Amino acid sequence: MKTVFSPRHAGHSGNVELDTNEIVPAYEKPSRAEFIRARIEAVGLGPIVEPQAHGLETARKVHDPAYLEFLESVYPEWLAAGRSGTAMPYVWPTRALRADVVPTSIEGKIGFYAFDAGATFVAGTWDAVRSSHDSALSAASLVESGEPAAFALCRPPGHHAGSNFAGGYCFINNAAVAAQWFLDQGAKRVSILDVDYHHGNGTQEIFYRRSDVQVVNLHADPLFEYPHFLGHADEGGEGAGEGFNHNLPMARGTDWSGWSKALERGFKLVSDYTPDVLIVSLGVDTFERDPISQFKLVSDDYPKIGREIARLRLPTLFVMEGGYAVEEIGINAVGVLTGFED
Ligand code: SP5
Ligand code: ZN
Repeated sequence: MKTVFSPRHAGHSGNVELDTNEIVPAYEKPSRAEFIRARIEAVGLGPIVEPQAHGLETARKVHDPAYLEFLESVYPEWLAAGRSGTAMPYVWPTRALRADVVPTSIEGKIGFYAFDAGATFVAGTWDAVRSSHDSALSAASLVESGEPAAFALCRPPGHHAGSNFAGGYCFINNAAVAAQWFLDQGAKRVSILDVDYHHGNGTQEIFYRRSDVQVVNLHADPLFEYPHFLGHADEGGEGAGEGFNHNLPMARGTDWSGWSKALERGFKLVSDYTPDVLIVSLGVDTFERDPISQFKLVSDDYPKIGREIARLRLPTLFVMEGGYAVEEIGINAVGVLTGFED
């Protein structure tokens, strides 16, 4: 299968994050994408092509246009305010605070449009975010034009980004934009199967009241794991979306025996929905040696995931999400893709 990848991801680098009790180099770093690219070449998965430039029209259908403008302007405003280094929020409009008035100061704005301190900005962030978005749409075009599958090697990832907020290393929700684009091309139903270790709270929020995109999430139980405040099994969708959101939370320490059972349940939900296209939000932070995660999948499990996904016999767009064990991220992510092609 073809991979769409932009070297412009590398401008999003040097970021820091708040980890428990200290500021550390961000786990979501450029070498992640480079290890995956190198592995694609090593196994000969197929051609790696650069994305076509796309406008933000489709993104504006799943994100608040004002939020997208904020993403573009935040770092220049941060610099104009006399700051330097990583731009990171430190205050958020939770519960009893006003979430209807956008502050004008940069520290107010950056908190207003985020749910955690995990989506940080440097000079090259917006360009990298745009290129990641373009990769998702270009790979979607390959599937639309008849390729059985394509891989969007997106960086930064997207599934924690919601209609008007960043977080969890995510800015534009690449999978959500691709889903909207498939619908705009005439698809009637799109399924998003999110196998990242973390709940895809942004994807869930974006489609929660819609029936044209089914969202199936396999993830660590939010009772113990990030993002902590969404991803419970009783979140089934609302209004027109009722019955089209499915959460399959799992316990700390889950290995292949437990995880693969959830995957089978997810497949049943997807096939019952009879989508025209499947988008896989592909995170490999379920890996046993992932530095921020607590599942126990091993490298040999990833090709099995791909083989199982292929059995759905659906046009499939893989969109890269998380995975922080950089030495093995290529083996694991590309393992899913080679398994799919077996
Ligand atoms: C796309 C994606 O996978 N985003 C994940 C964001 C997770 N951010 C918070 C993780 C907190 C983990 N704390 C573990 C501390 C280990 N030193
Ligand atoms: Zn994750």
